[in-house]
Amino acid sequence: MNEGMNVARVALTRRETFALGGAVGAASLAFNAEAQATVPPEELSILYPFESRTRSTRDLSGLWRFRLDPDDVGEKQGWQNGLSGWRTIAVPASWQELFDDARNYVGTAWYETEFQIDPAWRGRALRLRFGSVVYRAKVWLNGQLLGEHMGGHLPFVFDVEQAARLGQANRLTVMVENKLKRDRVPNNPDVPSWQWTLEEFPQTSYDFFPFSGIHRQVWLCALPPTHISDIAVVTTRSGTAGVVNVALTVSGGWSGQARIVISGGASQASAVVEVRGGKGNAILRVPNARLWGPADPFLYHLAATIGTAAPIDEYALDFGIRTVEVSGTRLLLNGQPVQLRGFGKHEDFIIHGKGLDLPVLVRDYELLKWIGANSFRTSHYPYSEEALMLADREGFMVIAETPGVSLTFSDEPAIIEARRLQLRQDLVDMVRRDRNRACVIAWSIGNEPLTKPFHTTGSAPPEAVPRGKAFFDDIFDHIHALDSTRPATLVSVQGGPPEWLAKGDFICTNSYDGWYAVSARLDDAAQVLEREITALHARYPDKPLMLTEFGADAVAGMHDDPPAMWDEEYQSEMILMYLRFAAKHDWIIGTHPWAFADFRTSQSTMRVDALNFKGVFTRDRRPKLAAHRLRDIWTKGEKA
Ligand code: BDP
Repeated sequence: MNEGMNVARVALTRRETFALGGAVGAASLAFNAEAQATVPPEELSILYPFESRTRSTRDLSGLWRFRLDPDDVGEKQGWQNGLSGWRTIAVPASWQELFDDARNYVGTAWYETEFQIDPAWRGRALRLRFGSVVYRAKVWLNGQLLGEHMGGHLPFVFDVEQAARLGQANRLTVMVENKLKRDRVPNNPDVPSWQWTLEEFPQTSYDFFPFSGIHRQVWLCALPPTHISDIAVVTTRSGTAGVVNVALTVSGGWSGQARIVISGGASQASAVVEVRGGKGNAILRVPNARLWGPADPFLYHLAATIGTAAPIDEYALDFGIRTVEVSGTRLLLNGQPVQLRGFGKHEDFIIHGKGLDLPVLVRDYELLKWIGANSFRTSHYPYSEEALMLADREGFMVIAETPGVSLTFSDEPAIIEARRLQLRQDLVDMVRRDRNRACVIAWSIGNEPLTKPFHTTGSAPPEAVPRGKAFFDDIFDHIHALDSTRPATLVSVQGGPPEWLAKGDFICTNSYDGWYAVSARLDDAAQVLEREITALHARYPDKPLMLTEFGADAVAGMHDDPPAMWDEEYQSEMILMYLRFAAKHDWIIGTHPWAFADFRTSQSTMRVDALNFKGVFTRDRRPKLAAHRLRDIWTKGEKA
């Protein structure tokens, strides 16, 4: 048994799955009998820590203590009991662009901070909630181990009532480890079992920098001992009315009455819910509903209160009423066909790395509006909750992707099985976190899986294709069971292997004709593109197809005529070639040039300045020629 599997088994704090849609909120228990043995008695709530009159939260972000642990001696030497030899780090942030000696460091590091807890919080349910720690976290409070979590980009929560000291200083210690390993998602090479034809530093299986650290806020939350622990909102339409199905979960198997109030626009709707054994359900009708969409991203407000005379707990959120479905080769939003225009993006910025960066987020949405985009994909991992909150408000349609990027199928079955379990858990956590977001119109279970790692010699074993098929069939079944209200897809590269896409509701493919293939010859590339994509469509003629990536690197400021690779004109021409092709086929439901902005990668002969230059904006968000051309097409209706 490899180390990763052991850790995953002990560490994962939530093992319940649930279903949206047909059986709203119905809890159905987990997928792995062995794992069930470690199911904690009660699942901890990962609801976003909004405050209400019954809830308080404190953001512990700030300047923390930090120390690298390249020899993995920290735990043995008791660093969890007090960190010495530390320097100061910002939380949230990645460590790599902060310290020269950590520029390429992807091992273990320690974080420590101190905070006080208000004695008035005695008797309340105290929780520590981490938004994202990449990749593995082990957490102690006052030297007492709280637990571990495996997998980045998604929240996890610990109950700290036992370990917390009220009215005194509390020491929080987090060991963060981001080793590149084969049995993880994404899988990374930890043994040189393949002959790499392209050396990268650090050597990853994917094309973005392995930024590491505490990437989002750490919250201390005080909830009422009996509290709303989960809420699922599913919306449908009936004539001009919106039908809102709300499923509530209350901690401790509580029974009693809850009240749901929906307000906003001209209407108000309310319902009394009988909660039995911690579960309750209500269906509310909102007459003349104002439907959520890019042109009018209207959000209603939903407040749920438990207890009748005095509120025991109250939780409120904003949500949009909308439907999304695939019908034939169309994608429908509120019953109307939509074309997705936008980009694949990254959480990436100078100095911050992948640390939550609210100003950059606001700026990015401004630029998306400026250019006329209506959508984006969270390539290649779940983005922050704030990113989705803002997408809800600004009306962007989001394809939400798991961290399953560049998964390969040339390894032995036990390794692939470890990844399958991790990806299933990531989906549970992602759906639970994001299911109430109107902006999330589809799930992407992964990006560019391959039979063997990119840039390697030797051929993949013949079992790689059937292994991958079994893997993705299972993951598609899992996501469809978790949420039957949204389409699911898998993003392929140059269409293959097509059998892995079979259970997707729509087909997505990344295509680089004119760049990695048929380089420098755009006329020839246009023909190859036509051939390849129509062949993929012929394989799945009843499903819509989306071009999720296409693009060329362009170093801002480099120009030529006639256009040549790496200059702004070539990038622009290549993107327009794809748009012209897409406009000819009504089964193509969207075009997302790669990428929104230039972003950090590993160093290699492929990547000038350790950057991927396929952004239509630079890393500091200045438009290249392609951005201006896209704006003309997307906002003024000019022809590509
Ligand atoms: C695609 C990947 C994306 C890369 C892009 C590229 O999905 O992550 O950044 O290629 O090479 O294959 O620019």
